[in-house]
Amino acid sequence: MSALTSARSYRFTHAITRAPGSTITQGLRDVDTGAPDLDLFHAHHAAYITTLRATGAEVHELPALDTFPDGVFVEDTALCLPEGAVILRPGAPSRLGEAAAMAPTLAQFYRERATIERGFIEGGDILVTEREILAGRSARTDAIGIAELSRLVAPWGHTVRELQTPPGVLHFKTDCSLLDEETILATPRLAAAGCFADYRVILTGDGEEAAANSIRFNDVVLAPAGFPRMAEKLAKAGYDLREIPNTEAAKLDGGMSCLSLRFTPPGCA
Ligand code: CIR
Repeated sequence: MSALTSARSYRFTHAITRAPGSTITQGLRDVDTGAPDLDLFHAHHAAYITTLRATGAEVHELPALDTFPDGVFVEDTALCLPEGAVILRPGAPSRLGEAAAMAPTLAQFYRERATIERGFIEGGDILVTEREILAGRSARTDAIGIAELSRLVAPWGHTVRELQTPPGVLHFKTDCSLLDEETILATPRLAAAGCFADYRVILTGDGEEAAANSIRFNDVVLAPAGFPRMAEKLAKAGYDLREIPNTEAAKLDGGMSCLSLRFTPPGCA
């Protein structure tokens, strides 16, 4: 299959990011492991953006939005597909307004836009592969939100498969990433649910579950630094890995995917 597809699920011309703001210390987190250091967060964020740009992508950097402590995690606000963009509806009450704040930026790139008006759904619960869209129900994403997404993307030719994010896991993609047309990087706890039966799966090792939130972006895989066994496994499998320091975002349960919206605007393919 790989040779026949255009790899629209991981080849992108553009990305959108938002700078971390001074209120980041109030960001949501499951377990408090200390406040993120804003200067260090900025340094890590800059390394992330530099890596995206080095693949040839245009990165549209938005200014910090102090009204939203979690605003740096732009992935949760929208789903960008080749045909159009869907403005999502974050299930965390403090994050609901982030989606509307992203809408004008998406309007610069997409004529076709749709908005989730019912239920809740965050981008971290959505994994787009070459052949389908996987959406995990979670504490942030409900069945109504997934049904709405399904309805909105059907005219663009996309099928949504509803799954369950493991209990206690923030987002579906906290535990998995797309590596290529056929391959998913996943934690054993998510893979055990059987949702990737039609894919090749590379499993994270014990204690390295946090490495599952990586992203394939053009020719490289951006992975959080500090997971040497995972890095070795991916390198051996032939992926061009770029390790990005992520200690500060990790304090807020954030990883590689949540820091950007990745897309190719219609007409740029
Ligand atoms: C939150 O709890 O919403 C943020 N602190 C982290 C969001 C991470 N988002 C993502 O992985 N897509």
